Amino acid sequence: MSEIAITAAIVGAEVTREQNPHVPYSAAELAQEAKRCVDAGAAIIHLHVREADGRASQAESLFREAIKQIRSLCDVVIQVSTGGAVGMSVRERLGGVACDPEMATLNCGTINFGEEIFENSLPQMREIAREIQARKVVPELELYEIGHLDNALLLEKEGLIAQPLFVQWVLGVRGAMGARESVVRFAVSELPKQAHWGVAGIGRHQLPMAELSARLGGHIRVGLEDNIYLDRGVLAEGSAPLVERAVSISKANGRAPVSAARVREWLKHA
Ligand code: KMH
Ligand code: ZN
Repeated sequence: MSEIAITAAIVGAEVTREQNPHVPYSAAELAQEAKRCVDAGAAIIHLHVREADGRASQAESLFREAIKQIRSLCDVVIQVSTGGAVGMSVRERLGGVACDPEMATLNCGTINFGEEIFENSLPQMREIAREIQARKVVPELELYEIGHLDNALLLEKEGLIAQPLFVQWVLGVRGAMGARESVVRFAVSELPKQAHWGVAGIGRHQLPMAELSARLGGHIRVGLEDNIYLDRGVLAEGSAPLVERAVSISKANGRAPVSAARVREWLKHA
């Protein structure tokens, strides 16, 4: 069986408790949900934080507390978001990078994001990449369009990120690249040979994209940030049931989910 890493995106910046009552907000809730996901088979937690009332935040103090509590409950690779929520400044978005995570996202281009615009100009990308590099954190490249790979390769040429790349194809955002097998096959064919890659399918595309990624040799990201349903019309009771599904999908495709320790070995080469 070949190895596969399962990432749990447990909260995000957009999903609310009105949409799914199992969305964790506080540090204690994030830590409990992270542990459930790790027990189910996740190796990486993709982390956002929230104010007590659920508002999206990128505050360093909230990240610090959430990371402390997650680490006290389970062994997992922490990947902080630098995307935050649409409209946040780059400075604000960097709150989590200061909290000693192992990974941080680097969004590699501007897209339409539903009815809004998620801004990631090259100067903004460089500023985020510089901070990630200065903190010796490994970037996880979030690519929503095929040209975002060219942006990432430009940053690599400029010495702001290093090979092997850790790539997340984020597919099915309304306004960006669609979640289709033909898209994934093409996108993956364009990657440098040694890149680690996975697919995060948005909404109803999450589990089909997980299956496709497992089948084609990629990693998997699931969780409430991207999708609130376990089955059509059935809300997921947190992200852990989605991780359980990702584990079954992986095994059915001859893939063995790895631990955080194994992901850390891969990160050493980045
Ligand atoms: N909330 C989205 C606008 C990331 O975590 O880096 C961006 C996002 C990506 O979630
Ligand atoms: Zn995110």
